[in-house]
Amino acid sequence: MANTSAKKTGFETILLDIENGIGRLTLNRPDSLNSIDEKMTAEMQSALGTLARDQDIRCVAITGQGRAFSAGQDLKDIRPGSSFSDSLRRRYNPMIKLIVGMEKPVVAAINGVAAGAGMSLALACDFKVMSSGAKFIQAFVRIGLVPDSGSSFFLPHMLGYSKAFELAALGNEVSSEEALNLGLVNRVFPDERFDEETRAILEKFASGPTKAYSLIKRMLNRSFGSSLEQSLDYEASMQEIAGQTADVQEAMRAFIDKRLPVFKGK
Ligand code: T3D
Repeated sequence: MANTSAKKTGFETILLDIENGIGRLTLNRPDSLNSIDEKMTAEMQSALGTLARDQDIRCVAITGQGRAFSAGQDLKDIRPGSSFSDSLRRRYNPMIKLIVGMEKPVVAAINGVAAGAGMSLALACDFKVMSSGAKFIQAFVRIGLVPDSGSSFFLPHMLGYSKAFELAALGNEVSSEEALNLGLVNRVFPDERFDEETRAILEKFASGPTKAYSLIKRMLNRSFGSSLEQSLDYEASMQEIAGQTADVQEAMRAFIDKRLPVFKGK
């Protein structure tokens, strides 16, 4: 892959770096643990749209600046009497849908605490890597709110009802070790190796069969509302699409030549 690097400026609350097929979006309000205000949701939506459209970007990472991933909604940015429903529909829900609908892998690089909607944001990603000192908190209930930004969907699907209820209703801290044991995250790395190990994972996704990844996302998400019959049928359609890609042709040739395939994401 060509060695390319770019930094998109013009954002105040996030950083967007694009390098070697990897788009890295960093929540950048470290003084308030990357809590999410109006501006950040608008900028996130804009940046996620850019990352989705750019075909040269084959993997996206979301992470936080400083010691936190994100402490969720900025509690100092909620106007008295404002509508929570409006805030979620207008600001958070589009962000979550952009991540789930992104036709490439989205990796949450959970560098520190992820609380409330910050935890939901991490759970929406396809692959989650966590620093050993990081933790999850379903903080909503601590202030009398209910899970939002997808947590009420992701948690029971990932954990089953009982554990999902426990996390959502007690709002206790979930350590990185427990998160790994529960299957909430895919990998935990010691804090000092977190950046390097995360980079290796991003590079793997950025040099993989991008179309297959996007179809896998679609299939797994659709399976939640499907019967076996419907899933079998959908697999046949999706395999037809995957089978027509240049990456599959390359992998077949590579197998015969006894070499590793070079995927171009086409
Ligand atoms: O309208 C809508 O859309 C509603 C949507 C709601 C979705 C939600 O996300 S609701 C849940 C919101 N999040 C929380 O309730 C978490 C609040 N934060 C905490 O409980 C703690 O900060 C943490 C457990 C995450 C970390 O604790 P700790 O001790 O490591 O740090 P700290 O000292 O509490 O925080 C450091 C600073 O960040 C501090 O500022 P200061 O005093 O140094 O000026 C603190 O106020 C600020 N901060 C942390 N979280 C938030 C925040 N500021 C605004 N909003 C926050 N969520």
